[in-house]
Amino acid sequence: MLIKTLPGWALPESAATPESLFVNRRRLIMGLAAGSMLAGAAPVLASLARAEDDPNAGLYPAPRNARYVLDRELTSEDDATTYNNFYEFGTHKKVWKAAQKLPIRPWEVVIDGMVEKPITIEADELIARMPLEERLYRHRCVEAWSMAVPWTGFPLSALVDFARPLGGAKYLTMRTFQNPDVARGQGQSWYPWPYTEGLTIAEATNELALIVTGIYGKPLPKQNGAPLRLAVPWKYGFKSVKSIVRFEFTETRPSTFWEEIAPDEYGFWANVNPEVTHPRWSQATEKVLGTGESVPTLLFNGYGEYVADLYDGLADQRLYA
Ligand SMILES: Nc1nc2c(c(=O)[nH]1)N[C@H]1C(S)=C(S)[C@@H](COP(=O)(O)O)O[C@H]1N2
Ligand SMILES: [Mo]
Repeated sequence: MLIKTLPGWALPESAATPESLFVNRRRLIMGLAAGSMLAGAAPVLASLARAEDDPNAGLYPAPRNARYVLDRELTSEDDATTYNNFYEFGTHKKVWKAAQKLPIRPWEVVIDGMVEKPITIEADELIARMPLEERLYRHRCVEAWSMAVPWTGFPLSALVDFARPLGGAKYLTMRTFQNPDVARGQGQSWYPWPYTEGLTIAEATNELALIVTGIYGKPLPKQNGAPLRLAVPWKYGFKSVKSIVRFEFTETRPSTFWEEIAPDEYGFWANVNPEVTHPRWSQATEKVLGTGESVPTLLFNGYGEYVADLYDGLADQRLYA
């Protein structure tokens, strides 16, 4: 029935331009959003998805949101995509080649826990339903290096709305895939895989919290966390979990990857603060990726006007490490 209303779908892929395929797919998805017939249509989408083809490629570059401005030059695309932290593929910075082994289609995303109705959705479908925009954000790694990049993505708050969490939900837990066959780092069993991160619901619905799907006006490369990763620029970079497969709403605070490894060094809140030293190094300055320049680190990485009030009344918490 859906196919009858969308004759373009009957074309073999070879007869359709990528653009028309995309438009048709998007139209179908729009229709589904109205009719909420997601479950029934999933096999249709799956049968059209050719391995590693990006049906959303036409969404890039997305319009830039001028609200988020930088105080510094953008990092070069080459630097941001070849100097990475992604422990699943190794504990060094040159993981970009190893990360190409990660299969990202199909990519099922589970949204569950304290929600009205748990759902499983293909990442490509989820992305097509969300409002994509480009934002220039700073990124401050806890290791005291930083970059500034044009992410493409959608507000995490849009996903929270889509998920319809129950009133009792207090935290959103996000987890990375688990696939030690391709992610050789996951063979190191002393790490608490899968990489897990969490935010309070107030943090997750703050306007800055972004689910990233692209960078430099293109779909996100695997080494940067394709197909979906978080960007919470007021927190140390390790909070920005990559290659997410599950969003779980919970009443209790999750135990996060780095907190489990070294709770004295990497806590749950991990808000950037130049005055709170890491047990092993100062956080007062940061080295800018690419130029190597050392610049002062800012409280909340410069995003205090957006987020400082999230922490009112939480002075008893270890908010900055
Ligand atoms: N799954 C997963 N997510 C992760 C990491 C990781 O090792 N695994 N590293 C984190 C750290 S420490 C940083 S600084 C950023 C790095 O993101 P980038 O490589 O896109 O710059 O990803 C974060 N997200
Ligand atoms: Mo980091």
